[in-house]
Amino acid sequence: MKTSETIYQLLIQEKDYLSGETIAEQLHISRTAVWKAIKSLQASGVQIDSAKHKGYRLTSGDIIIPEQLENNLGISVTYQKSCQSTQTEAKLGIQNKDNVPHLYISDHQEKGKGRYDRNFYSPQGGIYMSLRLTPNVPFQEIKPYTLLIASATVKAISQLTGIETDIKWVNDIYFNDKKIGGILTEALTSIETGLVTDMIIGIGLNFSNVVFPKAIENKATSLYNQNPTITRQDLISRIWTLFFETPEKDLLKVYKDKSLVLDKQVTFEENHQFFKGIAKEITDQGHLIVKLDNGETKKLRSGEISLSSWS
Ligand code: BT5
Repeated sequence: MKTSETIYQLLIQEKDYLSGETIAEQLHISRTAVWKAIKSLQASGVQIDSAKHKGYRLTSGDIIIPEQLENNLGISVTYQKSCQSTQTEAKLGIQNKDNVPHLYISDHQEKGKGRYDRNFYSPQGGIYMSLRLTPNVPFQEIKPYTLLIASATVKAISQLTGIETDIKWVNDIYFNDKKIGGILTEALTSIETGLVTDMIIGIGLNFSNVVFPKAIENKATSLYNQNPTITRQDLISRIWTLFFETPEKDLLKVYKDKSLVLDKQVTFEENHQFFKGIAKEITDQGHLIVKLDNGETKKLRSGEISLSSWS
């Protein structure tokens, strides 16, 4: 671990000031090395108050420590301060023959991707990450990864913060009726074998104090609008632990329990036609069963349709 990461860990455990001398002694380094590490943490966005004769105190902000996540999760983790998109990083990982499962994390994305080529606004203050798996099974046997990660996320937030969030079919996480996160799951198939070789499961979460552009400021929010009580590292670790360790049927239950659309009136557009009905069921494959006003039942597939409204 880098010196700055070790110092960050000391500071985050300490409510009061820690003197430069104490830190230097504990880590067997010089006070100048402590000072340099503090500067580097500050440059990464961690707010550290320094007071004469008292030392340093962490006031807000956090950092991602990939090595620690690797230890907690038992998978490979790549972290970058900034990138175009962690989905793209995960795809590059295929060419680079990166280990799998592999989690790619970034503090900021230049070109965050949503579904259907939409943008996902990804400034500092968010969590942006993509997990690459290599299932090698036919498409019909692919697990409903979007549902599983949505549930793991909602459950992790609840366990760590007590905040209850909801899921809007199929891939959106909501908090107080505003979107705080979205999921993009992409599959790569081999033409020769017809098998899904790679799954890239991307999730973006507005963690703290994100300032949104005008176009989405009324429909987007962050998990925290003041100092967070947990770190992004805590949340990332809990989300993937739940994703890997919770039985699929339990996560599907969470998905249904937390659904914003079940038993609600929904509208959607298909082949330029407008439909209205009641969302009756979410299947284990992630399809939404809607009973239309004319009595007909429709099965909506997540890859093809977005709901226009639900109330
Ligand atoms: C999503 O698409 O919500 C999927 C977002 C997936 C983002 C992750 S971040 C890690 C990985 N790397 C990537 O490049 N992508 C994944 P969709 O359901 O299509 O929603 C996109 C719509 O959400 C936009 O058209 C906006 O209306 C809205 N939106 C954009 N940025 C947002 C944000 N930060 N918070 C809330 N809403 C946002």
